[in-house]
Amino acid sequence: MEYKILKVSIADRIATVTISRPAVLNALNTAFFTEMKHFLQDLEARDDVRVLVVTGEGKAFAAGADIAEMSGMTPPEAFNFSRVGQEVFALLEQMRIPVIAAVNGYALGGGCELAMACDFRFASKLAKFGQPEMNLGLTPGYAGTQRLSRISGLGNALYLILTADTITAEDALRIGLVQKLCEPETLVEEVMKLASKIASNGSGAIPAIKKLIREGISLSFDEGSILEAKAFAQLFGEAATKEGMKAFMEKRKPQW
Ligand code: CO8
Repeated sequence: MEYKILKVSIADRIATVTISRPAVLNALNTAFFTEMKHFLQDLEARDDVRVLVVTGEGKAFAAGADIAEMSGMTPPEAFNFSRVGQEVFALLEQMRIPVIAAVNGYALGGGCELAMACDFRFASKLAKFGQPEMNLGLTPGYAGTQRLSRISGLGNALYLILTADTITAEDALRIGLVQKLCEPETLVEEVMKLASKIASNGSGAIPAIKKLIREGISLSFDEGSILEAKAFAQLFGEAATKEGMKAFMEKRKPQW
């Protein structure tokens, strides 16, 4: 598929996807979701990529769903638009490889929801976050009501969504929505440093950890612990795990 909205690059086992509609602050439209779904399914089938970075071109990460496209929708069309977005963000969240959001600017509404569907968020100090749907008479529609409370807690989710306030990257860091703040000019470098660190570990522990934490949050503590023990045990059958422990005993770096 030829991408018109996404810019994709793959190097050193790290894939980067950049949303590129800077004239409308990377507003998320149907074409974006079609391309993103195709890109993610394609990437999931590859075994030469170990980390995905998601970012935006220009002064926004993404300023939300495309309001121009959304404004004329009937309720059934809006339901469909919401479900398509939720499905694509679920695909992103469930990728076997870790996904890092490099939040370069505005992450509002659907843009904040996109960042939340990634595993970690590094942000430029100039980035802004928020769920301003209330200002349009709407609720979030790409599972923001579900993810924000899981990431930042109930009070912060209710506060941000009910006030529609836009918050600074520093406040986003304070409520755990962001893991690290970077100078705007070093954001890409810092994200790539983290991505390279993760990509250098070729063991099956990475997808296992991601699955355990992501699925475990909806399970009881005991159910999650049983899953953990099973995944832990399964890794003992893998060559990469044997190499990891052997390398430690031999006081050298593992060869992955
Ligand atoms: N959709 C469409 N176009 C947009 C959007 C958007 N979300 N955001 C910005 N644009 C366009 C503007 O219309 C403008 O276009 P033009 O130059 O043709 O007038 C261009 O981008 C530049 O924007 P501004 O001139 O407004 O730039 P500023 O720097 O002055 O302001 C802001 C930046 C503060 C980010 C401002 O653009 C803004 O408030 N944008 C809207 C933010 C917003 O409300 N986002 C939430 C959208 S709703 C949503 O995401 C719901 C998700 C679930 C959907 C479920 C489906 C049913």
